[in-house]
Formats: sequence, structure tokens, C-alpha cells
Amino acid sequence: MFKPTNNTQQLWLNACLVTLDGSANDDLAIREAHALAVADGRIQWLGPMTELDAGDYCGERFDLQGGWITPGLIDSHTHLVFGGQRVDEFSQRQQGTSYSDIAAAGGGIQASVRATRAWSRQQLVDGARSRLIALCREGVTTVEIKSGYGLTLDDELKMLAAARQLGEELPVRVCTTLLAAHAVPPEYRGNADGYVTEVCDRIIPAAADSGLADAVDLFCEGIGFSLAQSERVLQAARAHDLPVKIHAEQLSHLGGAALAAGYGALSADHLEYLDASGAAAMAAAGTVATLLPGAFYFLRESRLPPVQTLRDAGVPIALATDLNPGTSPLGSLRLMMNMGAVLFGLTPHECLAGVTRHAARALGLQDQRGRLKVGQQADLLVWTFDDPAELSYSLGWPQPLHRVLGGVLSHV
Ligand code: DI6
Ligand code: FE
Repeated sequence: MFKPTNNTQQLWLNACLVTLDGSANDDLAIREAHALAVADGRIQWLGPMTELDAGDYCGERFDLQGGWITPGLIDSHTHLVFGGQRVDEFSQRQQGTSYSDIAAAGGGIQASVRATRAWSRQQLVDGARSRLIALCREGVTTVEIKSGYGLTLDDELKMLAAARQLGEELPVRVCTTLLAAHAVPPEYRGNADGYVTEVCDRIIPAAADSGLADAVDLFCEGIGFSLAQSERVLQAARAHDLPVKIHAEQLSHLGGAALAAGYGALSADHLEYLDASGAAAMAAAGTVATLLPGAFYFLRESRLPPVQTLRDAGVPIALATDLNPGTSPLGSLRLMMNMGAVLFGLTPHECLAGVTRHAARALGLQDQRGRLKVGQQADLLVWTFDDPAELSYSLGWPQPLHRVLGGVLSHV
């Protein structure tokens, strides 16, 4: 029998809990007719209603009468801080110009770099706020935000500081990732190795010293950085005790995912061209596969990520928006769940696990968030639906009735 204690701050009663605390990767581990207690911003207890003695408790309590609680949603891969916009490129692409043609003409990532350098930290915050609010309204309680449009020491730190500021202003937890190795900036055109030296010797150390980066990411691709250059970045991150992530096997197979797995990467992301040996390396390292159906859709790609290979290898699969101005201007994690199911063939249960439990792991936060489990942060969503599969089935509804961050009801 559980009795609320002096520090119990909240009781949720008569709930169906989607705990995601099972052993299989796609196990929602639903618990009906349960209660959940929150203390000090964390889940203090959960169990059957019949094991709760709340007789003397006079704090906050909510009787859900069979309603549902899921963990807060986690968008584990975004580039939502950037200067300017790229809607003009969208028009060009609609007229038949390709993403790579636009990049070759000085647009693409370089257009966002010019605009981002020109904007102050406050302008970046003001530009990103509505995008982040859109995610929060759907139930996102943790978001990862990457740099990568500054490509100088000062501009990369400015982006990370903007991301941190957004987390202070809005009721959402922000994880920051340094993506200085996103593209070769114009000052280093034709000298990618020289830029990698700048990233490794100056930008990564400064990001680590400032405390502004929670992780380091890089773009390993024919149009990004080679395997050898990627390894230098991974080594520099390791030397500064920063965990790593990688954009890999999106447009071709270079082997970046296996390389990063060898450095204990939290996640390898995109992965349309991943092969079985890459998946095996990820499984061995515990590296999460983060699939990004928004970029696949927006670029009208046809090569599907190897979902069955990932399942067979036992690699946890996360889903994220990749929210960015060039390849995924799509501020909806629910849309990614729907696309994960419709385009990539994930089950609705895999989609929900991919934006909670496995998304938390992709950020190294599996002991803090992503499941309903004693000790985890009380980031909760309350819903009415008949089946949690509805979160992948439909778009626009259902919407969360309540959004709870660290045990505090939050409105956005
Ligand atoms: N992969 C992506 O999809 C984005 N960056 C990356 O490494 C695209 C970024 C952009 O076009 O602005
Ligand atoms: Fe990305």
C-alpha cells in the first residue's frame, strides 16, 4: 500500500498509464486502473488504484476516470534555430531545381549561414520561438536543438546560447548539440580539412568550456564531411568528454554510422543507406537509430531506411522532426509519427516509443525521461483517446488535455 508523503505534490488517479517500461523495444507496457504520484518534480510512485491509500492526502489530485497518461514527447533532432528563411528555395524546387543545384548556386545551407551570421542571439531566439511553441503545443516537453548555421566559433556559440535561452523562456527542456561540422563555410572553400582543424582545435574546446553544448554532431556525407574528417571530429569530442551523434547514410553509404558507433554515439540519424553491418555495429554500441521521415518526404526521396534490418539487430528506433529550413520545415512531431508509420512502415507502437523512450536514449537521458517509471522526471501528457495508436493514426487530434513538466502543469 502506498501512502502519499509530505513531499507528494500531485496525484493522478484512475489512469491508463502508457509506461513504455517493458523489455521489448516496442512494448508500450500499458497499466490500466493505475495511479501515479509526483514528488519533487519526479515520479514518486505508480501502481494499481487498489494499492493506493490517499485518505489523508489533501494536495493536488486529478481523477482521470480512465483517461490516459503518456510520457512527454521528445523531439531528439532539430535545427530549429536559424536566421532568415528559405521559402524562395521551395518555389525554385517546385519549378524543378534540385536541392543540390540550389546548394551549388550558393543557396541551401550557405544561405542559412549568411542569414544566421547576420542575426543577433536575440533575433535568433525571436525567430525560433514560434517553431518551438508549435512543437510544445503538440506535447513536446524535451527538444534537442543543433547549431550548424554559424560555422565560426562565435556564431556557433551564439546559436547554442539562443537555444539555451529558448529553454529558459518556454516550458520545455532544451538539449543543445554542437554541429559545427555541418558544412564547409565560405572562408574554407576547397579546404575542408582546414575547417575540420578549426572545429577540432577551437570550436569544440570552446563549446565544451562554455558548457553550452550537451553533445557534438557532424554531417558525414559526400556533400558533408568524409569518414576521415568525421573521425577527427569524433576524437575531438571524446577528448572533451562530449557525447556524439552523427548524420549518416542519408544520401549514400559512407560507413559513418558504424564509425560513430565505435565512439559510443548516442544516435546515428537518417540512415536510409545503412547496411546490416552498420546496424550490427550500432546494436553492439547501444546507438539509437533516429529516423527522419520529414526530410525523406520533403526531398521526395525514395530510398527507405532499413527498418526490418534495425529491428532484427535490436537497434532502438527514434523518430524526430529534423526541423530545419532546407529539408524539413515541418514543426510537428505528430506528423513524423504518422509518416513513420505510413512512409517507413513502423508500427504505431514503434512510433510512440520512438518519440518517448528511444528519443530519450538518443539524448543520453534514458534514466531521466521517456518512460513512466519511479525516479523519472514527471514530464507527462494527459489524453483522452481509445487507443494510443491514435497518436500515429491521425493528425490535429487528439491533443493533450494537460501538459506537465517536472510536475508542474504548463500552458503554451
Ligand atoms: N541534414 C539535413 O537534413 C539538414 N542538415 C543535415 O545535415 C539540412 C540542412 C539545410 O538544408 O539547411
Ligand atoms: Fe539534421
